[in-house]
Amino acid sequence: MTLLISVVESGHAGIVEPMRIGFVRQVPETINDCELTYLERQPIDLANARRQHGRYVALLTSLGVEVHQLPAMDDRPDSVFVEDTALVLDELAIITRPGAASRQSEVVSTADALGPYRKCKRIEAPATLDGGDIVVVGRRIFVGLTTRSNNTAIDDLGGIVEPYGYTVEGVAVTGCLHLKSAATAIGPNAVLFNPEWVDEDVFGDIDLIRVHEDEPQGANALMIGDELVYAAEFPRTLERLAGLGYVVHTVAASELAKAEGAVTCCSLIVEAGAA
Ligand code: CIR
Repeated sequence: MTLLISVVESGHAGIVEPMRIGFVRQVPETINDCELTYLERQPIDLANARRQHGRYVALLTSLGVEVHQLPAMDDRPDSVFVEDTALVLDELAIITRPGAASRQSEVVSTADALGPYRKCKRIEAPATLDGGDIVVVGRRIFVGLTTRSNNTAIDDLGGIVEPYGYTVEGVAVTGCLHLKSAATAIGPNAVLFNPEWVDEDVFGDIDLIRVHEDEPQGANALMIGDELVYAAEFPRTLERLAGLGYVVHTVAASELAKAEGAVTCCSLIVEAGAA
């Protein structure tokens, strides 16, 4: 397969580099043993999950992301959800300590993969932190207080990132697994959110776009540059976003949604040339 890569001129004559790199991991054979917190277990069709994931990867590639595959972890049912294993900022990466014990070994290969691109710091016990609980808007980092991420993680993350000019704020989340189930950044100062699951007041002067009331799970969008990757299952919210002028690329994400996953969960995006 030919990779389509958007390129930027680097400082060196004749050398081009991709604008961004995306780390993904294939859907494991054991996906049906995934952790579930709010959803009832339903059978996940592995072939369909892999097909949808493949289209997601192809979409990222078509948007200029150079996609790198992390090593498969078939014995880790949730290992496709690589977002939970790290927070990648322009200046550094923070390797998390996922809140589900079954997921903690997933971080090893993430740390190995990110090492060449970012200085890596680690979240250590007793802190627990899932990447899915982290929403970055400018220099503000919001962390969902959920079954996966605790107050110690907020303190520890603050200690790591405040020297770089970020602030870290804990956010109450109700009714869903992660903060990113309830709210995601969709611009430099804009958030798509579900007011049933997170209080809009926490976001202050950030522009807020609500999901359509019939689509409570529609608050998860992945920003690639100034465009959005979004699940095809939420047409009413999609229409709202398009009406606001967003360029939105949809992909079917119904199979991994049964595992409480969504579009941001399946990749870690590294902006090239930022470190
Ligand atoms: C879990 O419970 O850990 C997985 N079944 C779903 C993780 C989804 N990750 C994410 O939203 N970042």
